[in-house]
Parts: sequence; C-alpha cells; structure tokens
Amino acid sequence: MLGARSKPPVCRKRRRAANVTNDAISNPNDTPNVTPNAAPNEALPPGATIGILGGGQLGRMAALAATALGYRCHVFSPDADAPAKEVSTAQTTAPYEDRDAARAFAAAVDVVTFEFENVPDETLAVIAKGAPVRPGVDALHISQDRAIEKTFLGDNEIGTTPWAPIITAADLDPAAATGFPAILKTARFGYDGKGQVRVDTADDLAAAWAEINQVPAVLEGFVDFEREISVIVARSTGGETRSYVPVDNVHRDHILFTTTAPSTIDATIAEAAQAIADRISGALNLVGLLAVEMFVTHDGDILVNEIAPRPHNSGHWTMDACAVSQFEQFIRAVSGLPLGDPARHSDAVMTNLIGDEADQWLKFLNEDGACLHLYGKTESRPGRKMGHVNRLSPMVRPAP
Ligand code: AIR
Repeated sequence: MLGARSKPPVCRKRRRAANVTNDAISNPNDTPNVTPNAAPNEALPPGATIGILGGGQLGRMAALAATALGYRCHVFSPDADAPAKEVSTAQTTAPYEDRDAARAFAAAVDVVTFEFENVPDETLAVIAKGAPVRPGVDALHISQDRAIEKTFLGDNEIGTTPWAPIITAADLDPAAATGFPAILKTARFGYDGKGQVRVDTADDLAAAWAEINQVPAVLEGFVDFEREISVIVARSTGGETRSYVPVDNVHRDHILFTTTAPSTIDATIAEAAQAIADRISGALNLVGLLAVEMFVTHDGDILVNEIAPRPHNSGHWTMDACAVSQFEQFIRAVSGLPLGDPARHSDAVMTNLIGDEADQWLKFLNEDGACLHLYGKTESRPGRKMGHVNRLSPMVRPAP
C-alpha cells in the first residue's frame, strides 16, 4: 500500500481544507458553482512533497520536473507498475475509491494534484479535507464529464460544437438535431479515442449508443473546421496567468499524432485563442495548468472542443523548445511558486510514438535535432502512447 521510501517531508504540513463545499459535488449531474478565489498561498519549499493522483506519462514527466525543483513526489494509482511510480519518492497502490488510502495519502503530502480526469471527484473531496488540492475539486468535477464541461462552457459564453446529452433512450431522437455525421462520446472515462463512435446517420445512433453500453454520453455534430489548435495556460495561486503559444494539432484515429509549435494561424486568432484559455482558467478559478483544445473554422471562429485541467499531450513540445516546460510550469503553479517564462527558443514538431512505433527508439536517437522521451510503460498496446519525439528547428517567426 503506502510504499514510502523517504523520510517524512521537511515542510510544515498544511491542514487547510480546499475551499469546496460538499454541495458542490453532491449531484454529479449539476454544474457546480465555482468557489471564490482562494488567497495566495506561500510557496512550498524545496523538500516538500507533492502528491500526484494518477501514475501515467503525464505524472511521470511532472514528477521529473518536480524533482528538478527539489521536491519529492508521492504517486497514488491503482497500477503498481505505473510509469510515474518509477520516478517518485513514495507510492500508494490502491483503488481510487479506497478512502482510507486517500486519507493516508493526504496526510503524507503537502499539496495534491492530478494528472488524469478519471479520478473520482469524491476521492478528491476526501483528500481536500487533509491537504490543499490544486486544481480544486470543482475543476475536476467539471472537466471529467463532457456534458457538465460543455454546459459550463456554454454558461460562460464560450462557443462549442453543436452537442446534445444522451442519458436515456428518450434523448436519442432530440440528440439527432446536432446533424450527421456526428460522434458519440461517453460522458466520462474516455480519453485517447476510447469511448468514441462515429455515427453517420440518425438510424445508426441507437446502435452506436448500444456499442458504448448505453452509458451517459454526448453526441457532437461534426464541424467543418480548418484546423485544430490548443493553448496551454498556467494560473498561479494569486490568479496570474501565462500561456504557451497556440499550436497546431493533427489527430490520427482520435489520438493526437503531431503537434506543431507555433501554429501558423493569424496573430489575431492566436490572441483570441489565448484569451479564451485565459477566461476559462479564471472561470474555473484554476490553480495549475489548463489545456484547451479548439477548432478554428474556415471563417476564423474558434470553438472549444475539450478542456483538461492538467499537463497535456499537445504541450510536450515545451520540454525541449522552452526554458520552462509545461511540466515545470504545472509544478510551479500547484506549489505556489512564481510562474516561469513560457516563451519558446525554438520551433518544434512533436510526434507521438503509439504502440510499436516506440520500438524504433534507436532510429530517433540517431537523428540530429530529435529529442526522444519514452514513458517506461511495461506493456505496449495498439493505440497506447509509449513515448514522443520532439524535433526542433530554429524559430521562423519571433516568439510572441
Ligand atoms: N492521460 C491522461 N489523460 C489523457 C491521457 N493520455 C495520460 C495520463 C494517464 C495515462 O495517460 O498520464 O495516467 C494513461 O495511459 P495508459 O496508456 O496507461 O492508458
């Protein structure tokens, strides 16, 4: 269970519960009110312990960045072989629903964050009674359910693709108003293309819903977009924000394939995209990192596709092309440190290594300008992210 290999944290333990009421999470179908801004907190000193819920590649790269800043990391995940556990000081292996393990985890760390939305928000609420949680329970609650997320975006007047919730069979007919082709996505627990089915006509909708076991879902109408971009913004305990330049993303089989930094969109659209990310991070009262995936239409309109309150695959290029990577920025934000400079010193193309593509590791190591990152996953599967390569080149356009 608790596999601490280290001495207790040198930092004074903070016991202040996060500023979230139980009401905010009592009904998962409601969009909760986001709680008011917490007062700026003092910086966590080196030697303090950061608790990370989730143990995948995002947690691994965050833990490596935290280690470089002198922190210890304690990773909580049900998977004993989780990639982040290999690079952390302490580990808890327990189901996310194990409240005793969650309480012990909270007692052993100075701040808690998460690298995966599929952590139950009830668990995070239990943890919040014993340690500050950043970003808070509200941000997780909103972003882990596509219907709640889209409702939240709509309430904040942020444009999304046409969508409809499907909770019961009675929702199937009205949902068809989004138009076809469309994509049916499970409201929860989907990532990297998991839980998604393309639906070509209204007649296929019931079968598509059966294919995802009739769980609560959203139907999203296809938008004829010109490109997909994303912005990653950091927000500090004091509410300061700093964002990375918008990037162009290309997906293959619903999984991110490449990210090109910077995006070649017009400067006005780039600014508007950064402003949207900024606004969402403020509306969430977020402390940490927020990734906002957007579609840019042929008319130059921006529609938000998805948000994630954590480091994001489309920010991996920052590891080699910026002085402060998204992972360091994430750790700075959740630890109450000053945010770093998100400017890039190089242009970059990030390519994901999916499944057996990572077997070519020696080839990438022989390539000048290519920076290889492997995640240490013990099992390779088709569609599983195993690593990525960042290819750097001199900046063509000056950094904004
Ligand atoms: N992840 C989180 N949301 C989306 C993604 N891709 C990362 C997290 C998580 C890991 O993917 O780091 O822990 C899970 O990857 P896998 O391959 O074990 O399913």
